[in-house]
Amino acid sequence: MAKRPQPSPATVNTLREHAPGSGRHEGTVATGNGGETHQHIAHDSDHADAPAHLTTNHGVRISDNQNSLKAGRRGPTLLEDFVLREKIFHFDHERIPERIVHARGSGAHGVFECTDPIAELTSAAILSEKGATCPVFVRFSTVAGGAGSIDTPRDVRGFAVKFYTEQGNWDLVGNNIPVFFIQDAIKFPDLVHSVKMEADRGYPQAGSAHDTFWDFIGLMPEAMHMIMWAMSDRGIPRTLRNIEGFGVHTFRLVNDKGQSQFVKFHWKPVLGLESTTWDEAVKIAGADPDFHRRDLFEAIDSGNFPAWDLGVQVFDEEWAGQQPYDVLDATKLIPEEVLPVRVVGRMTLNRNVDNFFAETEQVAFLPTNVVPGIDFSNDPLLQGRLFSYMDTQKSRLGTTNFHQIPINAPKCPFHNMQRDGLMQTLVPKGRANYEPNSLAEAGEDGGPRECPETGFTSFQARDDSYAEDGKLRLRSETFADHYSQARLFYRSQTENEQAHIASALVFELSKVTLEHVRTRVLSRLRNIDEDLAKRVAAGLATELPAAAKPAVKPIDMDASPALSIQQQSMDTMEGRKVGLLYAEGSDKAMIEKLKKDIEAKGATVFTVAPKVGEIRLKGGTMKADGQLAGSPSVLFDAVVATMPMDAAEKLSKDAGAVQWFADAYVHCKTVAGCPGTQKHLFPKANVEPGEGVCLPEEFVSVGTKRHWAREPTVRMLA
Ligand code: HDE
Repeated sequence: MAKRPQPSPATVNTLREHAPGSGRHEGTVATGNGGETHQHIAHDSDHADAPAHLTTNHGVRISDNQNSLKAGRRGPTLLEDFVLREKIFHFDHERIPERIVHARGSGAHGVFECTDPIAELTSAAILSEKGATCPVFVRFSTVAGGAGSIDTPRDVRGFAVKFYTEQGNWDLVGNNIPVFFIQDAIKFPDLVHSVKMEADRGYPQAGSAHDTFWDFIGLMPEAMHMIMWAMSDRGIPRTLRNIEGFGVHTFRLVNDKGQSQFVKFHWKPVLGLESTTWDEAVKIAGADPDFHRRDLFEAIDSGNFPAWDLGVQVFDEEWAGQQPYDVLDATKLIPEEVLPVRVVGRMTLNRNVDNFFAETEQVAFLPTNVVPGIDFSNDPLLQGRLFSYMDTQKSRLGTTNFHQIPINAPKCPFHNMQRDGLMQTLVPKGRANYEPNSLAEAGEDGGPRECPETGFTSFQARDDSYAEDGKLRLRSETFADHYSQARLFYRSQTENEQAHIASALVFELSKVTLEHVRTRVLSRLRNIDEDLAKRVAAGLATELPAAAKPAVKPIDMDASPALSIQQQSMDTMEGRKVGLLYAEGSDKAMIEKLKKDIEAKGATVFTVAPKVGEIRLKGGTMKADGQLAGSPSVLFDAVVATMPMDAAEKLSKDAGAVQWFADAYVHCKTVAGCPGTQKHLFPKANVEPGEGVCLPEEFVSVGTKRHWAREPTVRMLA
């Protein structure tokens, strides 16, 4: 057999190609480009300005990170290659179980500041003093999809906040919808099984439009209120910066005299609420599956820190007893018009994570994390959550010591007699691992002691029902009204929002293949609103079945405009993103002026051109932020285009350019175009003159709000 030509040993390490910026020197063996790891291991470089040396996890310097150790030039790899084995071994175990729900999430650090103290209501220090601050970590999430799924499915968004207070961690683990699908924790596994991928086929991913979900929902009338929210535009938010957050359950505030009031927590986005249209959400999923994560990251990265006001609705038991629903029932909300929200503080997210896994993935929220001054109610859904979260962290993070992971550890001192366990990283000193002890009498450290004065004490809630009833498995009859608030929500929406709900129901039910499942859901809709039921039935081209028999006759509550996004919409450009399309020959000065004017209103501008590199314009050259095909208009809140006649004519032959305008128009966005685009692109894109269609010079005065009145002219809604 012919022998292969053998490189001389001296050339072995110079055969590799080195890309520019690889951090490696041509012709030398690897020195590594290390840098500090998240464990903050000190640089061990010989030169202050050189990168740290690459080492094994045990600190031994690595000479070659490109080649494994072989028996001979072309021989097998040796088992003794501990460098290779350690690297592959660690890699093999990089993944941990994803969250059973809320697997897909995005996190950020920030600060909370108390602006209107409520010391008379709670002894929680963070809410008792004007100007009191604490660091926070927030994780937003979708619920149904896996960790790698898209950001914009129709779904509930998790809104979990960890306050690192001086009295310990307080976790407010909420959602962007103030009510829940079920009333009792015992139904949660069934709910989640039904919405996740179907058990036999493993699809659909991150979507509720399938048989098993609607089968479960149809059989659970208590879900009807939350279904109205999920089918509304709340289920398809524009950005995470534009969602509200809710603690959902009724909690308790307890003051330093031991007096307690009930409370509901609210987060109000300073930038206001914004949603997408369904068609837009679907297209965003294709254009940028990380749309929400990227938006949050880029906003914080560029110093546009998103902020939310924390509000409370406070009430006592007597008031609660007078309401036409039970405040312990998580399928009910308290309309803001009935009990106003009092803003007590502001949270600002001002720092991105340094490492996604270490922080966003490993953060562990626990509704049981409360501080003195905050306590639980008897809401049976909340009571079940108090067990679940601690338990799930053990399964996800593998150890009872998950509280020692930096993102989870309190920032105030913590000490107790809990010891050992998998991955113990603390090194407690001394013998005092039990209490009481008298080791101090012998001059030893006796360890920490309980503190009746400042320690957490449970509010002594009196509930006579146990004495009367004893143990029983039942649902209180005060939880029996499943339709009044679903009706309240639907009737509080604008006509356009109602059409979105009806259309979403038609879409979702059209994906249901079991006829009886659709029929059952329709029979429930009749108890919410007859017109809604008729529209959905018409949209499905199906007969309207008899109404389901409600356990309690629904009542008509006063409409609550606060439940509608469109009625609260803020006409602001603050925090919005504008797509600015130009082409060869565009006027550079005009582009720059537009950019300046738009940015002066607090929006950001993303420039788009047919080619991303430097192209020739009138008055100079310019590089675009994105190429047209990779930057569809669904990524922007509004669009503006400026280019010469001939460039517009040329672009009008490109389907992507035509679609850019067509989508922006049917998604009811402001579409501003120069005479060239108006002449050549608008007609092809079916962009008609009217509200929200203007010249670039008029763009700033028209703004970035949606023009919903346009929608019935461009889409057949149910
Ligand atoms: Fe959760 N939920 N949940 N949930 N939940 C989890 O905990 C659970 C509920 C919420 O970003 C899990 O750490 C039960 C309501 C958010 O890390 C798990 C019940 C609300 C997050 C769990 C509920 C929420 C979770 C999965 C019914 C709004 C993401 C991973 C009794 C108030 C937190 C984890 C993050 C996560 C259980 C219902 C919000 C399995 C049993 C209601 C925002 O423990």
